[in-house]
Amino acid sequence: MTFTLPELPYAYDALGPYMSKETLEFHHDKHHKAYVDTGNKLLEGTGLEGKSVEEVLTSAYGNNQPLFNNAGQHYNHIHFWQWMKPNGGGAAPGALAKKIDEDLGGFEKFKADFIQAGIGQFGSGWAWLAVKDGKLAIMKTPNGENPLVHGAKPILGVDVWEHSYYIDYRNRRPDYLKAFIENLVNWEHVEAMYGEATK
Ligand code: MN3
Repeated sequence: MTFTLPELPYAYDALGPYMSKETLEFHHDKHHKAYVDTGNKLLEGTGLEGKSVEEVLTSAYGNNQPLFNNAGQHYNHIHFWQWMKPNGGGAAPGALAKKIDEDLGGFEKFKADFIQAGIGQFGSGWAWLAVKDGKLAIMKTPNGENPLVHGAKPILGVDVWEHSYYIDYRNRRPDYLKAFIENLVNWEHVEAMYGEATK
């Protein structure tokens, strides 16, 4: 088993009222588990067994689409759970806040542009804050893609597949994105990934 499903880092009901127990049960226990199980099956015989999820997804990109889709989604969801916490949101921590001011025109503009990236991703996908060429950038990607296959390192991402918000928000993706950025983001994990991406 190359891929294993991580436990949620909080209780299933810990993110209410912004993300419900029912959403987390389906999203983690069904959707993420399916990426892990399918990814492990697709890994058999590829020579990539035992590699890190980052190595698997970058190797599979462009030459094994089914494996890429599942490995990409496994990576994305490992971090998605950690990018949220109860009583999250608020301001970005010091060094990162300064970089957001420098590269993205201030924290309020960053939040608006990040939300807009999520709204503007047609169909399923993700919106991102990433480090590219030493600068912060807002990105969006379809399906299971992420910034790693576009020469960038993700430090925050939000899942805009309907399975991430439809139970709680129905078609109101903008309301989900606003709740994510204002009330759920775990800035400590963002800061840790920023540190890794820039060291
Ligand atoms: Mn998802």
